[in-house]
Amino acid sequence: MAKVLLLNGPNLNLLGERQPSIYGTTTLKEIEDTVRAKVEQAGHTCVTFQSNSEGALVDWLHHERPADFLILNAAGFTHTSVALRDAVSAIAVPFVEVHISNIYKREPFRAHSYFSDIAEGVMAGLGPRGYDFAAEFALDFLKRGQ
Ligand code: CA2
Repeated sequence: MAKVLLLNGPNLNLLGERQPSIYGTTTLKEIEDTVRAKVEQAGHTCVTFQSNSEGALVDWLHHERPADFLILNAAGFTHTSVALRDAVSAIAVPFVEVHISNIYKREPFRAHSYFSDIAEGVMAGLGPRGYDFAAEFALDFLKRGQ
């Protein structure tokens, strides 16, 4: 049985409440429930967390190690956080980076990510379905053992 982490960064607690034209109407709880159901259906465990605080995100990753796979939407910290990148590297967990919006179609500062070059893959612009695809990839990845 593998342990899959789902980590969401700042402001994603507001999903479904604000800016639906960019982020849609699905809530974070609905996303977490869908990912958890997929992961548990495959016989694995899923642990989810969201925080608006960089330190809390880093501490949670330390606390949850060892883990087998991470689905990460670092939100605004995607574009700023060396500390969160270092934490992901330090726990040596394979991960997929998810963005609900297409970060390449928005302001230029969003086109740089501190995570993409160390991720197994990146989902951007597919809305909340990006988390489903990331979870399916995680399950395939765990099945083939790499
Ligand atoms: O598209 C994504 O998933 C982002 O990671 C979302 C971040 C943004 O800084 C990234 O560039 C792309 C922002 C999350 C804000 O979440 C909100 C949700 C609902 C209402 C307002 C903000």
